Amino acid sequence: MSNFLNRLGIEASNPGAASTSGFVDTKGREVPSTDPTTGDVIASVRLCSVDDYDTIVNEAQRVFAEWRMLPAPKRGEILREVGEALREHKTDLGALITREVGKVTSEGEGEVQESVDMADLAVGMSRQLNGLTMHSERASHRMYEQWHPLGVVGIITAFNFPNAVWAWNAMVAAAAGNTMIWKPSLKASLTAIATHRVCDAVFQKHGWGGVLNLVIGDDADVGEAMIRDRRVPLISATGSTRMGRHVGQVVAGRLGRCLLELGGNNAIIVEKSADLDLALRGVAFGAVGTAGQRCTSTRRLFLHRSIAGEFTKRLVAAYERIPIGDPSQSGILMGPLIDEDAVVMYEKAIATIREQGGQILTGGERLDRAGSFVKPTIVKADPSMPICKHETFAPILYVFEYDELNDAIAQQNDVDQGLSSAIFTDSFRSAESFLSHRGSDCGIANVNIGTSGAEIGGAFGGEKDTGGGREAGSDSWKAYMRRQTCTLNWGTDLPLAQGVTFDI
Ligand code: UN1
Repeated sequence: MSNFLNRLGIEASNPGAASTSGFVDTKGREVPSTDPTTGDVIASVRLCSVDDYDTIVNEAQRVFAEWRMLPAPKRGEILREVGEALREHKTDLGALITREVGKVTSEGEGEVQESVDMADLAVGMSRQLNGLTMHSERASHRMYEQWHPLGVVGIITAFNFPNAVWAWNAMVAAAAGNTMIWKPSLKASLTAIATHRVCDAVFQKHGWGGVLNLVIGDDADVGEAMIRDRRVPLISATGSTRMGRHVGQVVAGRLGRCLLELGGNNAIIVEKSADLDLALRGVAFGAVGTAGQRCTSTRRLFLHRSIAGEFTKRLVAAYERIPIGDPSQSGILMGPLIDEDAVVMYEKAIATIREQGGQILTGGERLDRAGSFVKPTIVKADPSMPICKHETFAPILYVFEYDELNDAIAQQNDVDQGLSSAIFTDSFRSAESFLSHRGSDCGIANVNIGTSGAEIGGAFGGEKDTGGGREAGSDSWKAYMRRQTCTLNWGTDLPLAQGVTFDI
């Protein structure tokens, strides 16, 4: 049994780790969590039932009534300690992410660092949940806005960022005075349990058990119960566009709030003026990093015709040198896909690419070894090929050639998704054009940086089928609070706005 599993309190046996926030003893069905590098079961998790969910949401509501009254900077103090706890467990949590979802060590640890950064940011935020003051048109009146917490926030996360995406939401939601219920992907339930335990221990120490809650359950029962639940005013969901469309419709149906962070189909444009060494590294990390399983992964590459041949040749050579294997080993840059289903999806996409006339320049098949490994793939393609408009959650990169920057930008935008985008150029004019109102239509637009690896200080999210939500930094905290406009009359008269008179 691995030491890091012990230290995180996960029993690598079957039945293994129990789920939930510690006050519900679940009796549900056991679901194994599998190591994608070997195919071995790491541990099993007992699923929560809808009744368990119900108990937890009641408790989260009860604790909310108290938690919201703790001054925000005091809530921030607890989050500062949560950041410390995450720092302390960074290596172990990173190792668990590597084991459970197959990220290479530096990316597993990098993800935990992203959560640490979120905790730090939320500490500062807890002193900056500021509203505006306005000038009233009425004498002796004062007008201002203030922000209140919402209540119990529902957080749905995907397998690919099993620690950080929760932290994006949880740190901000907690600073804002909400309690929350986290429903993680069943493909990464052990990371969720360990992350929850590390952070919840800090809350428990301060007498605030029940602010953070975890429910591990099936989408069909627990997931549906949560999105339909009027006791949960905000659902923040990360995952596929298909899932998000369903969540969005159900939550809108009860006039609840949604924060959606869904699929991407991110592109990089490489101009002829670009620093091609820089571009090569940016493209390789964007397309191959996390085995192409980030929502920000680079899936399309637009190369200026004058550099396309040479750049593609170098990229293919770089792909063929990428060390693929056990992601816990140093030097490895690409681990496995999350599971066998993902390999099947990759293989289906490769077959479709061939049918639609794409030319596979490298990759295109699974690796001949145990585990869910595939080869990173480059496809010479035409933007009109329907598959290029779809997000395949795998390391498949479509390469196109262009002559005019405006055409490349138009083609980049001509997909349903709108998450991340980038241009590599040394031309000031091209960079500004890419960033202008007629430039990239994505939520993230980078110059001389790839599409993935965003810092938490900015607002993260995208447009169109990506769902429109913004998480993490900037003023994203506003999504977790409700705005109240307050007008106070300190005079002796009762003037009405807009000059209306009503004398009795
Ligand atoms: C995701 O894939 O859902 O910008 C999140 C990035 C990371 C977050 C990705 N900071 O690639």
